[in-house]
Amino acid sequence: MIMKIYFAGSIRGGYDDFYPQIITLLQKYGEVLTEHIGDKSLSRIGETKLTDEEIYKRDMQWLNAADVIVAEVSTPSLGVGYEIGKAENRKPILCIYREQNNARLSAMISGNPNFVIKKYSDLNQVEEILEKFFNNYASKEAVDN
Ligand code: 6K6
Repeated sequence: MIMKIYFAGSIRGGYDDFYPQIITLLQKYGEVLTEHIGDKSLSRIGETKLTDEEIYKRDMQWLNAADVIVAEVSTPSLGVGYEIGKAENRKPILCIYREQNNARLSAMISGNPNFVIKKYSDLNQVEEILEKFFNNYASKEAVDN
């Protein structure tokens, strides 16, 4: 079965130019349900033809359907914080972040033992982080099943 990956990244909290590349790296491991987050033109303004109610409903369905959550948490975002809070204790959650302008990650994320938190400074590091995380996930799955 193809793994379903929910990629969460700040949109209205502030868009990050790395998302499209991160999504491409994630697609090596499964289907990225939220691949539209990599669509720069839409993400800049955070708008589509969907209403906010429709976005919320669709994203919650995807979050429930996902096998794993990968959240880019460099830019503080209410939406991303809400999503990983909802998935906590239900799904494996990897949070990746880049330290920018000495801004420190919220203690509610960095201090949470239920999240795997990894710092990166370039995409090569993201690639390594994902490889380790998904290898580990795959070996756990084999034991559980
Ligand atoms: C489509 C493409 C880019 O933006 C859109 C329209 N808006 C949203 N579409 C899909 N998911 C969204 C949208 N706005 C927020 N979200 C969800 O909340 C995503 O799953 C993100 O992980 C998260 C971002 O929250 P904010 O508070 O930074 O907007």
